[in-house]
Amino acid sequence: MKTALITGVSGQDGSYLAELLLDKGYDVHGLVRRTSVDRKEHIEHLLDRECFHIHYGDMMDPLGLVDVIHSIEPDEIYNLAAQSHVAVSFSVPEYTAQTDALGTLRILEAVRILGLEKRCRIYQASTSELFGKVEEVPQSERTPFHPYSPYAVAKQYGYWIVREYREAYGMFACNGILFNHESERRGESFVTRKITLAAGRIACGLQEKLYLGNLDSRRDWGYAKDYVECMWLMLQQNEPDDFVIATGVQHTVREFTQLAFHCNGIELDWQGSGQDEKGIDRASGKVLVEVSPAFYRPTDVVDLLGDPTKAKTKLGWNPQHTTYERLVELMAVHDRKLAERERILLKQG
Ligand code: NAP
Ligand code: G4F
Repeated sequence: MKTALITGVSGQDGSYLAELLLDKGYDVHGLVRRTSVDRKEHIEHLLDRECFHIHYGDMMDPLGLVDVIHSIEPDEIYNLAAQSHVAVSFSVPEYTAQTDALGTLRILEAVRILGLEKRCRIYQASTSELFGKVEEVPQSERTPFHPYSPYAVAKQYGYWIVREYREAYGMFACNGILFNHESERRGESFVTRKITLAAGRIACGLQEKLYLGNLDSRRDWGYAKDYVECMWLMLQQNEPDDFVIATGVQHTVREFTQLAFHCNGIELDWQGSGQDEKGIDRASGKVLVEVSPAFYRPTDVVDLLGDPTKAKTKLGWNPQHTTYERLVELMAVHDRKLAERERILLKQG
């Protein structure tokens, strides 16, 4: 039985990866932060499983990380813990660097200091945000980086320190350069989930309007459940390597919004441009979507489209497993149910 440690196990990807590894027969250990309000809803259903174990720890606490890794001696570490919100990284740049950049170094150093560098394989959650102010479209493993937020700069350190430890100490450490991936478990302030939650609530009469930032921003959105499989595949290769994981299909925030509302029976017409653009309900003429500069970023990444050829060829991965249309539908249906439940609870007082 293989043993894996997942940092960030309570997050979107961590919870799906834990399910995948448990299904494969792994002994799975997850690192969680202690919080005053319990935030384990994505892994609640795993807590009773015999092969699933929780350890308290924080990416800011190197000794704690050494202690956890020492007690587990994992075969594989998936380093997913991060301050993962790009917009928030402008508000807490130093914390983001501590967690996302130095946190990665702390994992690598813990493995090295404990003498596990020849047996423990490491996956690092790198990101398409590294391409930032993009220098070419689509982006592949050969595209130069141009990070465009404190988050992306911190992740760039993570990317390079992984490569450095691979070359300096012969560690099996890989970067997964993952493009945006979403799901019913996506954090509520990321744009896709914000949209599907709002579309469901508006359709149920629980919310008047949705306020968004840059509607023209383009993303290559995939399904998180498909993407965690690539993390595992990367660590099963003969040699460590870095991979772009993407669908190769791109849509704007406006198109995502249109489809999410369509899934709720609402057809939107768009009028105006820039800050004055509005999404109007064709049936009632009501303005349901407006632009608020509060959601603009000091620097915004606007043209992400990945080229997954290497992952398709070397990992044998199918990037179109869950299509964009199916992804939006999955999220919209899930969040419509949440809104309907909320409406019933409100009626019951
Ligand atoms: P997520 O839902 O925000 O999960 C992040 C996880 O990290 C949470 O479990 C969080 O714990 C934990 N965490 C945050 N700060 C920590 C700290 N100081 N110490 C310990 N744990 C900490 O993110 P995700 O979407 O699953 O993404 C997983 C990883 O992939 C992240 O590194 C992200 O940057 C990267 N990534 C994501 C995407 C994407 O589109 N989803 C694309 C490329 C790369 P709490 O629950 O306590 O906050
Ligand atoms: O959903 P987002 O916040 O995701 P973003 O910034 O692309 O970051 C996510 O994907 C990265 C991979 O590329 C990960 F590394 C990262 O951890 C995270 O998971 O924003 C997507 C786009 C942006 O251009 C943003 O400006 O949507 C635009 N947007 C427009 N209105 C909005 C909004 N973003 C948010 N969060 N909220 C809005 O109201």
